[in-house]
Amino acid sequence: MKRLALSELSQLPPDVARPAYDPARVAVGILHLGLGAFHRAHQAVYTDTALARDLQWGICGVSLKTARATEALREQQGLYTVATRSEDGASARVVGSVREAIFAGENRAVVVGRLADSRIRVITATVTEKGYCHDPATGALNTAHPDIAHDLAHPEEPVSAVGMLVAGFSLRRDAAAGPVTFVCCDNLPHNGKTVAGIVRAFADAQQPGLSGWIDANVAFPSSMVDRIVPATQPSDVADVARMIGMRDSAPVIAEAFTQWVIEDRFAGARPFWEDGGAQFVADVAPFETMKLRLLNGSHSTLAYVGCLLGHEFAWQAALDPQLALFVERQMAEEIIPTVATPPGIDLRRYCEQLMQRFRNPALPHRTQQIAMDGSQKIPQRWLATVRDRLKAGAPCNHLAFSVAAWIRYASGDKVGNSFAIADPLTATFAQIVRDTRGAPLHLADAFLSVHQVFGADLSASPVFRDTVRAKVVELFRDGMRASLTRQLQYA
Ligand code: CS2
Repeated sequence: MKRLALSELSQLPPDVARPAYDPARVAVGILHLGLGAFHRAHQAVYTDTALARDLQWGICGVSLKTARATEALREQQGLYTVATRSEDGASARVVGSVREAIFAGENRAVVVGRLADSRIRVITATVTEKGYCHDPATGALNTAHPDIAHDLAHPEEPVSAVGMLVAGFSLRRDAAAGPVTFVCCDNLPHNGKTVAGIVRAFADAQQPGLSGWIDANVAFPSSMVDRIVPATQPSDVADVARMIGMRDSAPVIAEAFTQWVIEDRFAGARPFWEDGGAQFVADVAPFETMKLRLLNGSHSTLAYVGCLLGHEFAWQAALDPQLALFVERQMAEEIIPTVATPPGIDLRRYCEQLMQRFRNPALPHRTQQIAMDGSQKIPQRWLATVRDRLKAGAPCNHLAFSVAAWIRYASGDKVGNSFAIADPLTATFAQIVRDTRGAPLHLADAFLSVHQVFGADLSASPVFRDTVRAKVVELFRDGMRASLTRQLQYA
């Protein structure tokens, strides 16, 4: 079977969409950090549509962790397939916007050089929550993080995304390469503002004076990104080959739904992402709060509770009648009251649509995948809502149940970690289990005292603490099914 290549585009079956421009004529104007499946199924697709109007916005994609995607993409001249799957069927689109692929590993200086290239006017990033090396409870740069400590000591050899950005900005200033816009595409609260603070803190620690240049020359608009994109499986590769009649080693699988809301605050020109359906708005905050709390918050609940009930995939968890009812009630009773309605959105309809999206059986999205890195996710997904509820004197019983499920999950079983917990704080969790010998009440207390997650305020909140503690004890004693049944009896 032939391999996907520029010269083969005309040979694709007629029902496979392809670039509406000549990829060979595209100039690179965007540098993207984190060339994973999400970027390729989201921003790169909007860019693919935008290129039909303006050829200056090709993407130079940088992989930070592994060379796998960059190698595959290079062998296919940057082309890859996005297969969209729903209950009703599948469709495929070959995307041509990724014009260069670099693995940062041996090419750190090259990446820093590209960040300072005047032709790059927009930088985007999907490096996951933990990729910003910050304290998830406060959003501040974690200077004790080993990668940050390394990069502060070796500015010319950065390993972290933040170190790379600051090295790039420093060079950009020296080269007088002009202003640039950084668009964060990760699920962080106020992501533009948060990353600006992290970058500034790093710059101040390393090169006093640089942050003045950054303030004057780098715009950090916030953005809300949404599309469910599970990790690609070997069976997906075979599936896509059948759909496009060619071999593609870098396909991505996604749901049909996609949304991108971007704060309209750029330092200069930008791609016509609106041609792909992106919305440019003055204030992203209401969209972002809605998405983080309702979508991602419910996703994490489905992941931890679902995993403890033995569900392998998110769609199975969302089809579990008790768990579905719990997630719906949590949204309606505890989350929606804390969310301002964004323009043009009906929140009830949004939640119904979420449940439908979660139930898409054509997407093999593992509960374990969503459960990863909980310490970095739950502060913005649940705990910000908990804070609002406590401030209003309102109950947060359902959210406390989710937190208890996370604690139960993150403690593994009593013998070891049966769930193969992937989290930057895994060692802390294992230490807690050892220190408390798995005694539920002590264990709950120790988890609730992890300030990076709960912040000093929630750690010290008696109402929140007591509710979570009781539920952790119950979970250890009765198991998830019985506890969930009891949870649903709360009026
Ligand atoms: C998920 C997200 O893995 C996770 O934590 O909740 O990746 C989610 O699928 C996306 O944010 C949807 O836009």
